[in-house]
Amino acid sequence: MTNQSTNSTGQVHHLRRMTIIWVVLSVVGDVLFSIFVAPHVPPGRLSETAANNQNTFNVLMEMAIPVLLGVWVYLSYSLIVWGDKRNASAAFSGAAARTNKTAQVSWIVITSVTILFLAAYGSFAVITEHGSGGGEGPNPAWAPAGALKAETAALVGKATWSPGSKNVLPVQVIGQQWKFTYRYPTFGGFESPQLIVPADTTIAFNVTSLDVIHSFWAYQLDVKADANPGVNDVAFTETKNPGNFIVRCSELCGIWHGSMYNSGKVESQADFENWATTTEAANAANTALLPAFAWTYTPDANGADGGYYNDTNDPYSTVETYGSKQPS
Ligand SMILES: [Cu+2]
Repeated sequence: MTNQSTNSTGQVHHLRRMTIIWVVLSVVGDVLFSIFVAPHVPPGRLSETAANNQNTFNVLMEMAIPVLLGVWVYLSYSLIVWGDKRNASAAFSGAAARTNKTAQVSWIVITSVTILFLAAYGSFAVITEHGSGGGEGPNPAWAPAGALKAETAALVGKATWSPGSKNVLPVQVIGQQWKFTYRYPTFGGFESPQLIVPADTTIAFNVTSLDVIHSFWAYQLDVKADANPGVNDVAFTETKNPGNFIVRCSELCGIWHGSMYNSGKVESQADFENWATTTEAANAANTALLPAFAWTYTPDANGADGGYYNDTNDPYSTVETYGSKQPS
């Protein structure tokens, strides 16, 4: 009881001191984090979605650092100021925070505001123009300007892209056990084991599968979309500067799932156009044997199985000429 009366004036003083220590440490912590750590936080800044993701991680960390320090400051302050040094085994006899209105109200208000802010921030980050780089299904709720037009045109071989055109570039990602291949409808629909995309361009990844469920994960581009058979899962991103990225399958898809990865490249617009037109010409004979460009393929029905299935009893074997000529 005597403690209570002396503390009733002292509490405000302690709270103020703790708050000052906490604010100073938090500012120092956040500044150090933003200088030394934030620029290196994955997945980097190779694309607009990657940069957004890095920003989101950094915002979360800059909110979390003061929370962590708040706990540490309160704990350390209590131990140092209120620890009974004469009798180490005695219970701590600090000011009661339990009935302190200021402490209680600020705790509830601060945590509520923090959580609500992060919820609003997270929702906004997902709804921004290019979304969060996640697969948004066949009919994305939020698509970049011009995306729908490019996608429609791609299906009939009418989509165009050239350096400086600012057009959306549709790229198809085809997953199958156990590799990814890529078709470029804007360049005659050729198929490549290499994923190369131009810098400063909005890419519409159209992700599908020929067999089981895979997941296309272009890590440094911060694009991740499930590859489901019979489904065209669309994910957008806007590339920034040239650079390399890794593609991994991120859905357990069978025994060689772990080796289902390759590397991709963001190249300058001129280099990309050069690669695409050269490959289109070099692959022309093979491209003619591929199933017509479509958003999804049905193995064993439109020849998208690479001849993997037994053709003998296959009613569709005449069209099953994916990748190589059918023996007659
Ligand atoms: Cu897979």
